[in-house]
Amino acid sequence: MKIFARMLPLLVVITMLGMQSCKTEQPTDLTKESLIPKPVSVTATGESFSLKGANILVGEALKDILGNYLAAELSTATGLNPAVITTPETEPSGTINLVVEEGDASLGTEGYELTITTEGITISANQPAGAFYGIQTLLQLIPLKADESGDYKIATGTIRDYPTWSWRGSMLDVARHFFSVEDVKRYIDLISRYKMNIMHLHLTDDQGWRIEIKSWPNLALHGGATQVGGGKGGYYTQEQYKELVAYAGARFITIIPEIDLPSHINAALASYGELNSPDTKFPKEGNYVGPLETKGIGEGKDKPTDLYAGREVGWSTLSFSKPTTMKFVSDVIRELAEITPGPYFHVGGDEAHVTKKEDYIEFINQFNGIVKANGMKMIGWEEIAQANIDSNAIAQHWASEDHAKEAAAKGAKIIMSPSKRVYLDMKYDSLSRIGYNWAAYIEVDDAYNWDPATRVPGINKDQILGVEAPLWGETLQNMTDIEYLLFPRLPGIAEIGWTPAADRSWDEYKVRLGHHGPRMKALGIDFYPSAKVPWVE
Ligand code: TNX
Repeated sequence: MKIFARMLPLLVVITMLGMQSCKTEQPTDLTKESLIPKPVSVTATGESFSLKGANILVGEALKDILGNYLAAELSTATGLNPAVITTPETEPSGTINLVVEEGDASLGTEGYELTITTEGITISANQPAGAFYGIQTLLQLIPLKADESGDYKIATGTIRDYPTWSWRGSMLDVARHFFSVEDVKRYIDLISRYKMNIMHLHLTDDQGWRIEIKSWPNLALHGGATQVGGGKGGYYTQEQYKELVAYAGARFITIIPEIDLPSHINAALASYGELNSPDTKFPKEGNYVGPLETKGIGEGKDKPTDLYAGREVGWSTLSFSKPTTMKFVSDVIRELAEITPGPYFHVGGDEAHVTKKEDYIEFINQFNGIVKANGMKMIGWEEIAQANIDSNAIAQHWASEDHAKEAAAKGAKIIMSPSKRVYLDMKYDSLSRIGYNWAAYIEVDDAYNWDPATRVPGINKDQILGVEAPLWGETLQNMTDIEYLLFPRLPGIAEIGWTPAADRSWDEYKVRLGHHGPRMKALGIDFYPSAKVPWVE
């Protein structure tokens, strides 16, 4: 009892300290906020804006895509329900004003200015995309928890911001394992939070054809029926694809459809035997799905191959000289072009190990013509440098600097996807539970510490469009697997795409990333808690 009495004052102090630390701090210094990607410039004015009772003012035309989007996000994040209004109120109380009109040219088409005062918030941009990115910044400034009065305070000041690169993307391979429309939407949603603007869908490969083509129905019906490991597979109807395009479009993300040609094509060869070439070398070791007696056969003339559920690459090829092959390619490109508003069509072109070189070159030349005739621009993996490409094509660099340099020398623009840095299907280290390591182990700092402009000596900044992080699907089964490999590397790659290289450093970035741990958790992201990052609890 005596001891207790003596300790009482101490207990009181401890309890008070505890209460003190439970109090949420009021953010007043905008420059201290952990934003990813890091903005171009931030100035603080030392006070705070109160979100409680705020409403959103936006022009009628952008009410849905910007106003309602922001309102829904604020409501999910805070439980507050801001009204969305299109005419200013006479006595505005804490208005978040979204202003899209041509003004400050230095912000470009994707930049924005975010001004926060004690009275209100203004996001202004030349184009809706810029305002959307301003909204993403604002969302990252909202505290994860309410203060004692149920309010959310935001530090005041001004952020002026615009991207370094126009191409900031990620690719998901839905061919090796199929992912549902809901999964792809979540993927799109997550990358949009880091201001990425490109979603590349690898729609076809040896193991599966994932998009309905009405004039060649077996492609999806038969060619989509399995996946790596022999599971059920699946495909998107054209209606579902349109739904994905619209969902991405509402987040200012362009969908890039990829039909991988002339190799990585077994799913089509299994569906239509007339497309098959005698050069196809169905792997003798592997995981076949089909009548056992034909195990991997179909190497004969015009015979459909078996479906394939293994992981070998580069062994299948379209038949070169047949008119039906080019009819197939034209039909597929035409049908997909009709439902793809974006200007790009990806024809793959990688790892055509069994396609004769002269056939390969002619194939790519012809694909280029077909894509152009459909009013689109051809993208291919860097191997397309071997064909007669020019400034009408885009090459995606992944492994060979020589191919990338050749493509640039021919006038093609380059997308940087160096496999040693941004192949997100690579393991973090030898303990990673899924992933490959043929290119490298890629820890979070490896994925961050590089610059597209200097990556390939001899390719200049003005020849580069930007950066894209592919996620190949051989080792992925579900959304948890996707998130484990994407996060936390993807936010760093988004920052490479957005923030000037001179303003980036791993030592400073890792602290901001550490502060995003709780934010990623709040979004339900199942990220890899890399020991390289000082995570905040
Ligand atoms: C290489 S990169 C591939 C893909 C595989 C990937 C696995 C490229 C253009 N082709 O077919 O899925 O490696 O990491």
